[in-house]
Amino acid sequence: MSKTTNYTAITVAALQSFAKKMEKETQLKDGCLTARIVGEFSAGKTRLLKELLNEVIPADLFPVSSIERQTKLQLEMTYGEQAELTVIEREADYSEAKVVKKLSKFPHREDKDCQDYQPEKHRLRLSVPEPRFILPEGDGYSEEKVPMRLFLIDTPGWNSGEDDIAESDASDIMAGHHNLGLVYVTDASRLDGKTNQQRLTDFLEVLQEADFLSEAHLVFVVTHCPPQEQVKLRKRAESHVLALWKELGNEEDELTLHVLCVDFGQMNKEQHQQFKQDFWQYLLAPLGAQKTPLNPWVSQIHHWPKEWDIRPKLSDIQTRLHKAKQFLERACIEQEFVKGMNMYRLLGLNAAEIQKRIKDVWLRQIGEQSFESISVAFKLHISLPSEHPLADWWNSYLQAKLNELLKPSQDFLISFEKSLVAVNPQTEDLQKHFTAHLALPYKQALANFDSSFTRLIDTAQLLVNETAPEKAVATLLTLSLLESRYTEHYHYAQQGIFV
Ligand SMILES: Nc1nc2c(ncn2[C@@H]2O[C@H](COP(=O)(O)OP(=O)(O)OP(=O)(O)O)[C@@H](O)[C@H]2O)c(=O)[nH]1
Ligand SMILES: [Mg+2]
Repeated sequence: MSKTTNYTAITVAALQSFAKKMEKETQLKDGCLTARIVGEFSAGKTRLLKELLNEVIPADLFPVSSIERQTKLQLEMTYGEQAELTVIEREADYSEAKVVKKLSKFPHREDKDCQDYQPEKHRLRLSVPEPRFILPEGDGYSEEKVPMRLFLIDTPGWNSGEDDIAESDASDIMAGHHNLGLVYVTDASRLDGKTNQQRLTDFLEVLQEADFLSEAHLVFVVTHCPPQEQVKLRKRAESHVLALWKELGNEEDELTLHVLCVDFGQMNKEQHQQFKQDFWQYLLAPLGAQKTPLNPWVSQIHHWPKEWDIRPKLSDIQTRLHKAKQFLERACIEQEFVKGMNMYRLLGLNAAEIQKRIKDVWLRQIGEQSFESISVAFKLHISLPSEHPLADWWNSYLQAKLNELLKPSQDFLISFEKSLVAVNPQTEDLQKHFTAHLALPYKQALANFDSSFTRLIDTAQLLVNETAPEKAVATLLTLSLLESRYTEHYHYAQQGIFV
């Protein structure tokens, strides 16, 4: 069984190396900008998060919304490549988070494990692949303008009896150190209740003192709100909040208020989508016309220096391969390696003169000045900077395949030079002489151009007009993996072996 280079394994390893480098570059920092979700117990704070992020949170990692009092520790939602739940030690929004434990299941508040953690010191952190949690230009607080994580924080509900945190001064957890906005959640049936009124006033007092990105910003969510009452309740909630806000001595225009009335139990798909869209739009409004947050890999690829774009290089490769193939095609015309030449036309010349004549005729036939220039065309080396995340893929797949493709062409050129120096006045039939030495290497050189790899290079030219560079990279990597797998399969299938 003849062996072939295991390009599938090589390509997979190169893709892993690419992923690792991309990962390293996209280590996001924690920003200190937050949006806390506050309200009475069982108001629907946790359910709100679940409705917003249902597509990216694995069921095990999320608290079960129930009528029991659920939330004990603050739960920070933020961005992560993959969903991950951890217990972290973090006293304030500006303190560094220390990971205490990674969890495979959301802890129940009665779990023994859970009892060891203190609400003032520990938080749960659930990272999910939701790009809205990335602040492309930083948190607006620190000087740095690098992408940072935004936090949406689910807080324990008030009145939840046994919790020290819920019963402590509410201002400790109601507002963050630096707020994008605050989200207040209330059950429609409790909107006018006395306790809620007091809590809401306490909350607005905290809100008026809190530090915001621009001005005070509140997203007010009324849950358990029957669809037919939503318009009415929306107005009532709005005037209710504004009246209390003014009672505290504030002006109406000092608060940006958005009210959303929902019943999470009675939403169809469209209403759900609309709710999500409205909520995010309201919450993120203070960030202004920031670019839509992109997946960090995508954003990184968009920021690659111009010379890192591999597409012009692929065009260059195609042009140069085309030229190399043209040389090869001209190297033998109508089955004659030196078209129209025979010993009769070389009569009277010595060996050196014969060889020089043949060489000149052959170079003219090919359209080149020297063997060296042909040799250069057959040794295609296009480099990529070593710090480029695709460098390993480029060297171990693309460049290696190019070398493999052109090796028989180089061998053919060497064979030609060797067979040329063997010609002398005693050579009987010049064409037979060349055919005997060159037919096989020529056939091999030419056959190599008819390969899945050259098809890949041709197909890659379609990516030149692709406006999203990340799509071009992803397509190319996928094609390379398919091509590797195909080459291997084809190689073994030819020998009757199926892998
Ligand atoms: N039908 C309906 N059920 C809701 C709605 N909002 C919340 N719920 C349910 O009400 C219960 C309490 O909701 P949670 O989201 O756990 O309440 P919470 O505010 O996080 O409560 P704590 O964590 O105890 O402070 C859960 O069973 C939710 O599924 C709603 O709009 N409609
Ligand atoms: Mg909760």
